[in-house]
Amino acid sequence: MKITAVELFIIKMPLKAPFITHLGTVQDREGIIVKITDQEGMTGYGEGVAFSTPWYTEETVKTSIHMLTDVLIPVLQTHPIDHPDEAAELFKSVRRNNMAKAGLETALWDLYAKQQALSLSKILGGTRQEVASGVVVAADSLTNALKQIESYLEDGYQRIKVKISPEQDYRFLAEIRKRYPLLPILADANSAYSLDDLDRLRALDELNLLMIEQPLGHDDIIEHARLQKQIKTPICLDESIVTFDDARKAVELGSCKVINIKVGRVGGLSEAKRIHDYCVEQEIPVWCGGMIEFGISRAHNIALASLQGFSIPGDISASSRFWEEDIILPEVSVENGVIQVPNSPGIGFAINEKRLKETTIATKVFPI
Ligand code: OSB
Ligand code: MG
Repeated sequence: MKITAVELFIIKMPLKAPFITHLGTVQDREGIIVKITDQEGMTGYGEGVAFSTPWYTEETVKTSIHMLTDVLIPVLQTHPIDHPDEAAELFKSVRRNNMAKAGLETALWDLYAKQQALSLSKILGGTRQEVASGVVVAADSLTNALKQIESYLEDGYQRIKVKISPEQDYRFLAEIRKRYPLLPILADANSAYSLDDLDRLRALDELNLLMIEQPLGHDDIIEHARLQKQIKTPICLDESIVTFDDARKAVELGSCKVINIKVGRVGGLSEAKRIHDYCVEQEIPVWCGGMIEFGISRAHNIALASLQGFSIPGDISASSRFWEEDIILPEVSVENGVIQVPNSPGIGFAINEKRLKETTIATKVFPI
């Protein structure tokens, strides 16, 4: 791919409103922007989506910087590659650290697509011209959640996801269901339950939820299989699916009926596509998860979600869901509940250099 340099931009931006879950609150989002340049001066961009603290997965912004600086970028310095799949293969010699890997690997995909003068969607085998958009409500009270839902529905979102926990589940969801009898509602528990809560989880069956996401342990597939046998609502796995083999085992065991694919969580687009292809074969619907991300990761998600198996609206919302001003141009926008898939080369969005500059708190440059 004739790479000449990798640059990292550590950025920080406040969210418009705090994102509240039972595991904690995100108020300021830090992230890592990866820029790769080739011999011709062409550039590819990726985004490391780990959070500042290890509340969702074990990685953090700092562990990602360490892995990129001391392990992953040196792999590229010593192994010239012709295709991003080769980077994904080389990174397998490094255990886990999937968000750090994905930050670098997705930048390679953007650059590769630009070198071929094709959109990233095309390069990945995407067939959709537009992707359906869903949004996540992460509020601490019913009043605030209802206010958010009302305004998101006005914006045209097709599906609402609500964060739940034993402290805020049945009554909360029943109230939303009462107001919106036909709305596709997804409940995400982020591992707030155990099998001791079987009765609580069974009660949710009557609310006609689209699915319940990751009710049990973040690394479990055994108890989820037991639970799925006891509830009608389809289980969707998020945290438990970190590799292709995790997806295969979960499907074989019957631990879920749906999978949320997040590029960062599974280590990049190569692995995300493998999981997608397997799910299509197994008739397991998938949707694209979100990480409260900036526009670059959002753009990679749009390209991924243009693949045929992404039949359920994902957590791909407009830039304005979280940001006063995003780091891409144009910003991601949702119209009539959908996002247009760009057909210009690579991710199909330009960098808002002014915004990137004003949110950057540190940079690093690595000649290759
Ligand atoms: O569990 O899907 C999750 C955000 C941060 C960490 C984990 C999750 C989320 C979301 C998606 O729910 C938020 C978004 O729209 O980006
Ligand atoms: Mg989730």
